[in-house]
Amino acid sequence: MPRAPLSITGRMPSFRIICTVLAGVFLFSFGALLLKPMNYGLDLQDQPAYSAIINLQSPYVQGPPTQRFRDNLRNDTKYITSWASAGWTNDVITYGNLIYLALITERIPILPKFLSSHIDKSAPPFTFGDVIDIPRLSQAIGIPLLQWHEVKDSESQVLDDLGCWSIWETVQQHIQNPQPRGSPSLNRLKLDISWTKAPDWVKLTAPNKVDNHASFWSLAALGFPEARSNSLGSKNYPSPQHQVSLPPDDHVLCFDFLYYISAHHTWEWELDYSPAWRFVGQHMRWNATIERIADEHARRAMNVPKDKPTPPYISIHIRHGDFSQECIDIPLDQCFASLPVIARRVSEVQEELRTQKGIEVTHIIMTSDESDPEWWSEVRALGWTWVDYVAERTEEIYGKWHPVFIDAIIQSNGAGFVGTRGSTMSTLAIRRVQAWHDGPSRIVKWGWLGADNH
Ligand SMILES: Nc1nc2c(ncn2[C@@H]2O[C@H](COP(=O)(O)OP(=O)(O)OP(=O)(O)O)[C@@H](O)[C@H]2O)c(=O)[nH]1
Ligand SMILES: *[C@@H]1O[C@H](CO)[C@@H](O)[C@H](O)[C@H]1NC(C)=O
Ligand SMILES: *[C@@H]1O[C@H](CO)[C@@H](O)[C@H](O)[C@H]1NC(C)=O
Repeated sequence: MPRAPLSITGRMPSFRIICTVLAGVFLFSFGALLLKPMNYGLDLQDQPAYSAIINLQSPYVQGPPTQRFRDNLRNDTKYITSWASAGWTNDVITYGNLIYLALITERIPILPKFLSSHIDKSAPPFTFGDVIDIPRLSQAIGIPLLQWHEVKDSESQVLDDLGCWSIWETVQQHIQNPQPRGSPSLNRLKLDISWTKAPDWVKLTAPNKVDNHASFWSLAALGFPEARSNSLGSKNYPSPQHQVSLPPDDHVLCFDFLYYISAHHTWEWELDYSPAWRFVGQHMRWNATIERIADEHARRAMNVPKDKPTPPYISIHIRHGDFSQECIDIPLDQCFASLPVIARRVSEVQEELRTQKGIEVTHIIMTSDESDPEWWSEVRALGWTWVDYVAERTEEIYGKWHPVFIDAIIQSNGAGFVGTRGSTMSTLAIRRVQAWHDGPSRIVKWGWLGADNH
């Protein structure tokens, strides 16, 4: 008998039951914790109370992580996965696209960790669920989610073979000798991939248009038998290590790179109808632990007394850093928007909050990758504040990832927001402030003197 595809309606009740069971186990463990002598407290070595939670496996794997990922997959469940390695926000978008593709193919996504390539390569990968609230996301979108470390033992040295589709080679036809796109995740997960070039029709835009986007539904089609079997004749690469040629896996549908994916238009996360944002991205709320840490940082930046609630603030994101590469032949102080130009947009957001929502917002928090202390002292002169990560010793206490997470969370929790054109970090902040707080925003243009004049 053919394997029955996972139906959403068939899956929902069992998922609800699992949540109930989870809640029950949690309450039970919490009760057990309370019954423990006080001096044990929440000591991390105090394992027994937690063991019930730790041992609770997702019902969508066979059991605890295994040496070979395949040994842990269920034979009645279909999965989907991909990898990433760009700036962190780009990777959030990539994983959002992966989860949306999981929704429309009725598969369970397996999410890798975030890699620190743009922060500090020495920082260890960061678990998706430690920054995004997976149970909340899962409940909001109605499908379970798995993380790679739940499937395959992170310490495993077994090299697994896997056949996957390469989109990158297909959409990059305008360059010479396009190749499948690798990711450092593959090495970490010990995966030896045999790539098959995705068919030309996955490209979103016209064949002769120089653009990297593929379309959601063309990729989804490859997750169903007809389009899949019609496309198996494409160019195939044997896996680099074992040298095995494999067709694209149907149990774990996989693609090399899902950043440049849209339904209808390129760069869709910037557009109001973006399905990946609407059906997935907006439900990717912050893990409560990290959100609390961000709130504490924001409160200290604003000097809020302990007994007062966090006041509404306007968040700003000014992206400098490597964006200077866009400033050919134009001096940086003319290419990047000046602080008075930014202040004009901040006033507009303040005005909109005043007239449309009746809130007077005086706290302004700047986030930026700018490192010039002179620039920051001009920020201070405007009466704005920011989180001083050095004084806070944030990296020492929490690790190198936290400043970027905390900045993103602070941006997202503004009553209003002002961002930088062309930065995905700003794009996501605009979306979040709008969806989560109904907050107004402005985007500052740059690239030449007067670029934002309008
Ligand atoms: N802490 C902190 N880091 C930032 C800030 N702005 C940029 N960065 C760093 O620069 C990276 C920029 O990459 P993305 O997050 O993908 O966002 P982006 O602005 O679209 O940049 P590109 O991907 O390079 O085009 C971030 O992930 C951070 O590591 C900021 O305001 N605060
Ligand atoms: C699927 O897995 C179950 C339990 O792991 C096993 O009993 C069953 O025989 C398997 N079915 C097939 C078709 O392999
Ligand atoms: C949030 O992150 C912490 C680690 O900081 C983790 O222990 C916790 O399980 C995460 N919460 C959820 C709901 O996954």
